[in-house]
Amino acid sequence: MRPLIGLFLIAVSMALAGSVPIKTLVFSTATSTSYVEMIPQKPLNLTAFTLCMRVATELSGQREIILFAYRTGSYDELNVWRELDGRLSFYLAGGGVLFKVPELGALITHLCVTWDSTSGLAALFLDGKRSLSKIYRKGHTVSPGGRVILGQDPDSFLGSFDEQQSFVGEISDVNMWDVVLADNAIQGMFAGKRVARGNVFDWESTELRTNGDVEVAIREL
Ligand SMILES: *[C@@H]1O[C@H](CO)[C@@H](O)[C@H](O)[C@H]1NC(C)=O
Ligand SMILES: [Ca+2]
Repeated sequence: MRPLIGLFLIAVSMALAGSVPIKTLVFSTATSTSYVEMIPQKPLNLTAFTLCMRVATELSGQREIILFAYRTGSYDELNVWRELDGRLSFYLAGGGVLFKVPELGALITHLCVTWDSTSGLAALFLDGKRSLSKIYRKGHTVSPGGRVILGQDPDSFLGSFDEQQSFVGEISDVNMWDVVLADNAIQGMFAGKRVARGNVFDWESTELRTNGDVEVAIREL
């Protein structure tokens, strides 16, 4: 078989099987140096968002784990955490909102965080299931001009990392929208449907800049 036809048939069979190749990031060890910067498609000037990822970690209940960090010169504008006690949380430039949900573990969880400034409604989705809603930072705006990284919590602009807060495990399919997606769109995404691409981050096209000991691999979703 000619190579091009072979490739075409592989692509067709993957499409028929509904599988999609995606990049995945593997952080094998705790460090204060390894991280991946994600370059957004538009400034994070946000009065609402949906942020999703597929994530797994074997660090259970031992320490805090940073899952997503967006920082400007002065503030942690949007940080997502696995807390010491296993709760999941996010912080918009100040005190956070915490959710008592099933703990992340070694099996990959599809996690989404949603927030809307007008109503203040904040919620998490784990594997398509919605948490209770909480009211958080009504009227707030996430400010543009910062940098987004995976793997470390910056206490200064892209610096002052703490190994004891670093991410260890696998993370992929990090997408972000500047609106709150409907529950059924998030459920569909968990089930593997390719819903409309993220307009802030689209994992398929977002430029990733890796630093230190992090592997970027391709796997089938
Ligand atoms: C942020 O968004 C607001 C409202 O859409 C707009 O008025 C403002 O100019 C934006 N700021 C930046 C720096 O993009
Ligand atoms: Ca820190």
